[in-house]
Amino acid sequence: MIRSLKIPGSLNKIAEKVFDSEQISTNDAIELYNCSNLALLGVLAMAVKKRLSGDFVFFNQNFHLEPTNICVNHCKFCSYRRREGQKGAWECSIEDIVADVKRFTSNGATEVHIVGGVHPSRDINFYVDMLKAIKKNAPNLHIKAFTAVEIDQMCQMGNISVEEGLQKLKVAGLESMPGGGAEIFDETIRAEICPGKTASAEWLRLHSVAHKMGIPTNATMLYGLLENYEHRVDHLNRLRDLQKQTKGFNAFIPLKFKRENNAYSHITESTLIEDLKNYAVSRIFLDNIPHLKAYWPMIGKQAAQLSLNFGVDDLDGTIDDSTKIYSMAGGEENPSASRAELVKLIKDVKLVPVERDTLYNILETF
Ligand code: V47
Ligand code: SF4
Repeated sequence: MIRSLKIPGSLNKIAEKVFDSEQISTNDAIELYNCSNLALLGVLAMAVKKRLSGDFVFFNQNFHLEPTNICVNHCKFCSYRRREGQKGAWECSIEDIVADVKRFTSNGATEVHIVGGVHPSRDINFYVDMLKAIKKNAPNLHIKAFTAVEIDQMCQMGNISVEEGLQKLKVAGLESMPGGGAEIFDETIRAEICPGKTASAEWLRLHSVAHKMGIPTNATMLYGLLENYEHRVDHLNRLRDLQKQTKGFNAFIPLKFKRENNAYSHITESTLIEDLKNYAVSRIFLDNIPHLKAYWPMIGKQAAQLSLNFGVDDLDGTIDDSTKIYSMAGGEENPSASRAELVKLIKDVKLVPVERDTLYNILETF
C-alpha cells in the first residue's frame, strides 16, 4: 500500500531500497538530508522502525549520577565544566554517591547512568571503588557508566591499557556504557569544537574493545553546531561500519546542540523540523543499530512525542531530576517524568509503551 505513494524523482530509488530492507548508501543519506518532504522521511523511517521494534516504544526507570563537573577538557559546547576551585564546581564523594543510589533505588529505578567531567586527579582506582560501593548497596541496579572519553583518560592516569581498565571496571560492576563523547567524528570539526578530546578513532576502538568483552554500549552524535550533512553522514557511517563487525551498539542517540552558557551561544539552535529530519535519516541509515532514542530532557517531552513518528522507539527514562548537563545548557529544568506520563505520551500516538531494563528486556507492556 505504502509503495503506491507517488514519490518524486530519485528519492523513489531510495524508498524502494528502504521498503526492500536494503541498506542505503552514504550518498542516499545525504540526499535524504537534503529532502524537504518531512512526511516522506517519516514514512520511510517508520518502515525501518516497524521492522526493528514493531509498535513498541521503550522507556526505563533510571537516574543519573554526575560525580563531578571538574574537567581537564575544554569542549567549547560544554556549559557544565568548571575548573577545580571555581564557583559552581562539584565533586561527590563515594558516600554521597551511595546515598543517592539508596534514595533513587527506593523510588523504583532499575538503572543508574553515570557520566561526569574528566577529573584531573581521580584515576581508575577511584571509579573501581565507586562501582563496587554501588553494587554492594544495590546489587540489582544496572550500572551504565562512563563515556569512552572518561574511560580513556582514567586509564591513562592509572597507566593501564584500555583493555585492562575495562576489565577492572567490568569486574567492579560496569555492565554497559553510555554513548557520550562521540560528538562528531570528522577530525577537522572535532578539533574545532573539542580540541584535545579523545580522538574519534580511539572512541570507536574503545567501544569495539567493550563490545568484544561483552559490554554493550550506546552511541551519540552531537549535531547542530558547525557540521554539515556530509559530516553527519560520515559519523553515522563510521558507527554503521563498526556495528557490522561487533553488533555491540544497543541504541543511537542524536544530541541536539543546546547553546546556553557556552562558547557557541551565538549559534542558532536547530529547528524542530531539522531535529525530526535528523531522527528519520539516522533511523533509515543506521538500520543495524536496534534502537533510536529521543533524549527528552534535551528536546522536551512534546518534541520527543513527535519524534515517535520519525523512527524513534525509545524515550530514555524517568530521570527523576538527577541530571544537570542539559539544564545548564538550556534544556529542561529539573527533568523528571513519571511512568504514567511516559506511558500516556506513547499511548497518545497509538504506539505500545514498554518498560524495559537497560538491555531492552521487557519488564511490562501497557
Ligand atoms: O558527550 C554536552 C553532550 C554528552 C552539550 O547513552 C551536549 O543513553 C548538546 O552521553 N548541547 C553526554 N549536547 C550525554 C550522554 C548521553 C545522554 C543521554 C543518553 C545517553 C545514553 C548518553 O552530552 C556529551 C556531549 O555530546 N553535550 N554539552 C550541549 N551544550
Ligand atoms: Fe569535560 Fe565532558 Fe564538558 Fe567536554 S563535554 S568539557 S569532556 S565535561
